Amino acid sequence: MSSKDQSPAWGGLDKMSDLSRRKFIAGSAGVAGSIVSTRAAAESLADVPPREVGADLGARSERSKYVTLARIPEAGPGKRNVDPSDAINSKTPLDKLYGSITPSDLHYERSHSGAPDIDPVKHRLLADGMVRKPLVFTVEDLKAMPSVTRTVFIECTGNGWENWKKADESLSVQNTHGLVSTNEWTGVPLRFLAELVGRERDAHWLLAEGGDAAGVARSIPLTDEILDEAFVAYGQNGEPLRPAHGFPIRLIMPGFEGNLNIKWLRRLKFGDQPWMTRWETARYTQLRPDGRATQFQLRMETNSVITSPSGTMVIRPGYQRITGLAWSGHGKIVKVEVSADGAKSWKEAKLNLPALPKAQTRFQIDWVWDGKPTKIVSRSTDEKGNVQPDRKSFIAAVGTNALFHYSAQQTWSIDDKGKVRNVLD
Ligand SMILES: Nc1nc2c(c(=O)[nH]1)N[C@H]1C(S)=C(S)[C@@H](COP(=O)(O)O)O[C@H]1N2
Ligand SMILES: [Mo]
Repeated sequence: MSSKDQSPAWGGLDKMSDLSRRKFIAGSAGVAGSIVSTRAAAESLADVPPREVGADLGARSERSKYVTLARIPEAGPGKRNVDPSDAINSKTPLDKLYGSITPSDLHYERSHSGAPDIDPVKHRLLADGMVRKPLVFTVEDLKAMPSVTRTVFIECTGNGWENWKKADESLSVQNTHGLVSTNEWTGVPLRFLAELVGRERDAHWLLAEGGDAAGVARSIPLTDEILDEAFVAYGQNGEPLRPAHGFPIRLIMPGFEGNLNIKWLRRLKFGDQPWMTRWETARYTQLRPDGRATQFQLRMETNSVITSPSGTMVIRPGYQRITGLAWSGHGKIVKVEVSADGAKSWKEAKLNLPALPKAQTRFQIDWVWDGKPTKIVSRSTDEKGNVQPDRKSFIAAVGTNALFHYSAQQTWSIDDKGKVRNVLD
């Protein structure tokens, strides 16, 4: 154990091994003894409820009635508790989920004009532009082609925008970071489709267009990385896409901004320059400190957030399992460090493996809270060596005119009553 590990911030806890069986169980001494004493005190079968008669087997299973999991529809930054018809996005309850996969019905949603009701039999995908042979595909055509299956995060570039200028102390992690989710998607590699239509050598751009009323369309640079990794998905967590997420087909762009993952995909047009649609000129550009704007800032940066303890929770002194999620549009997460003393000292968290590239990775670390006010914060490092910046250096680099791609470290403060709040740093 290094001297850093024994710092008071960690309550003297080092590795998992310090939480030995003996310390876990009631009656043993030491700080960690308080962990689960009430729960682990029982000793015989008399303390275990009897067996239960089962319900009939159904066509599909439902979530337990004891479990409440819900997204929150919002009308924009800080506009909570809205009439669902005014909502522009609906956020994932990151604080209530385990592991790294988001259940399909809780995947965050950003739909600019609602989810259209598309008949998959009538739906078509046109691939045209600078190609030798324009083609129109049915959904069945696509499903018959070679496929890839990949677990990746999708993140709206607006994720975190609540904290650009100020921190509303009443926000939960669902409010601050709920516009990122990870699902397993299945579909046809973009390179396969590009070869099928005979993409011309100079066609280094692709226009992807959605079939919803908003007319979302984005120009995508056809780099080798994107040709290798992008795909037209029809499968989501083992079933057909949910309507909210693009049924019957959508584009998946691993590691790149959410907006490029065009839902209800109807057209792929190849060309030699970007189309400058309103979605990459009026929208999804970054206003810089000098008043000029950056276009095509497409990759999602290295990010992480502690999901528990997190905003609005109340904790008690003693053992705490700090846990959260980390992700990067550059590749795999290789390290997450956690500070329990307001970023003064850091300790490496344990990653739940495997850490997949461009997917969310869960981290956890043991901590004993001494009951004194403090701040907890996480910072991630990806396989390309990118380290998530603290808020001060992030703002120094990007300014406060911007609205998208917020990826600074998230700090939660804990007061002497154990109340956890969203703060800037
Ligand atoms: N056709 C279409 N595609 C779209 C959108 C949309 O409104 N229409 N929203 C985009 C945005 S801004 C994001 S962040 C992602 C959200 O995907 P999800 O709703 O499946 O999470 O889809 C993108 N694709
Ligand atoms: Mo988005």
